[in-house]
Amino acid sequence: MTESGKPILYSYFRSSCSWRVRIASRGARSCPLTLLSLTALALKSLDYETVPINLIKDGGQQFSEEFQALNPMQQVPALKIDGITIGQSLAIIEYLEETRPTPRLLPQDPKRRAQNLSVLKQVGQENQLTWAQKVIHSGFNALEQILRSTAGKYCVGDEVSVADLCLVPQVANAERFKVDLTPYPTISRINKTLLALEAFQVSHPCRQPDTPPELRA
Ligand SMILES: N[C@@H](CCC(=O)N[C@@H](CS)C(=O)NCC(=O)O)C(=O)O
Ligand SMILES: *[C@@H]1O[C@H](CO)[C@@H](O)[C@H](O)[C@H]1NC(C)=O
Ligand SMILES: CC(=O)N[C@H]1CO[C@H](CO)[C@@H](O)[C@@H]1O
Repeated sequence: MTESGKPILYSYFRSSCSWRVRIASRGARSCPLTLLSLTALALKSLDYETVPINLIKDGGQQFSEEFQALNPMQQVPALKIDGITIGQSLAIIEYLEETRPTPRLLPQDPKRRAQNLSVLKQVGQENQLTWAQKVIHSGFNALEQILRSTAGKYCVGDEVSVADLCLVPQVANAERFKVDLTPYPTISRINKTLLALEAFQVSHPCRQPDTPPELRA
C-alpha cells in the first residue's frame, strides 16, 4: 500500500498480462471522475497507483533485488493489496473477483463458469507460451471455434468476463507480431466491440503512466 492506502500495481505499459489486470481495475491517474460511472458499470472500481517496471531498461528492472523481494517470479504484473503482494495476472483477477465481487467477471452458474473457463484457459495458456505467430494461430484457431458457441456481444454471452480481459491484449500481441487475423472474424468482432468500452481504452498500453511519449495516443 502507498501512504494514501491505495493498492499498487507493478506494471509495464506494453505487458499484455498487466493490461488484463488494468482492465479489471481502475487506475487513479487514467480515469477522470466524469468517466467513473461508465467504468463502474462495466468493471470493478479499484483505485490503484502504478509503479512502472521497465522490462528493458537497466537490463530489466524486474530483476532488481527490490522487485524480486516483491515478486520472486520477477515478472509483471504484481499487485500489492490488502497487506499482501500477488503475482500472476489470473491469480490477481481471481483475488479481485473474490474480494470485490461487483461486477462479477466470472459467470455465477458453475456450469457456465466451467465451460467458459475453457475459453479463458485457451487464451491464458496462449499468453504463457512464446509469442510466435505459429502459436498465436493455433490458439486463435481453437478460440475462434469455441467462441462460435459461447459468444454473444462478448466472449461469453453479453457480459464482459475474464475471457475478454485476456482476449484484447492477446489480439494486440497478434497485431504486433503481424498475425493475419482474417481467419478469425469472431475474435476480430469482439475485439472491436470491447475496445469501444471505456475500461479497455483507459487501460490501453498507449495511455499508461510509463508509456513513452512516441507511443502515446
Ligand atoms: N503468467 C504470468 C505471466 C507474466 C509475464 O509473462 N510477464 C512478462 C511481461 S508480459 C514479464 O514480466 N516478463 C519479464 C521477463 O520475463 O523478464 C501472468 O499471467 O501474470
Ligand atoms: C481491435 O480493435 C481495435 C479498435 O477498434 C482496432 O484498432 C484493431 O485493429 C482491432 N483488431 C482486430 C484484429 O480486429
Ligand atoms: C453463457 C454462455 O455462453 N455459456 C457458454 C459457455 O461455453 C459453452 C461452450 O464451451 C457454451 O455451451 C455455453 O453456452
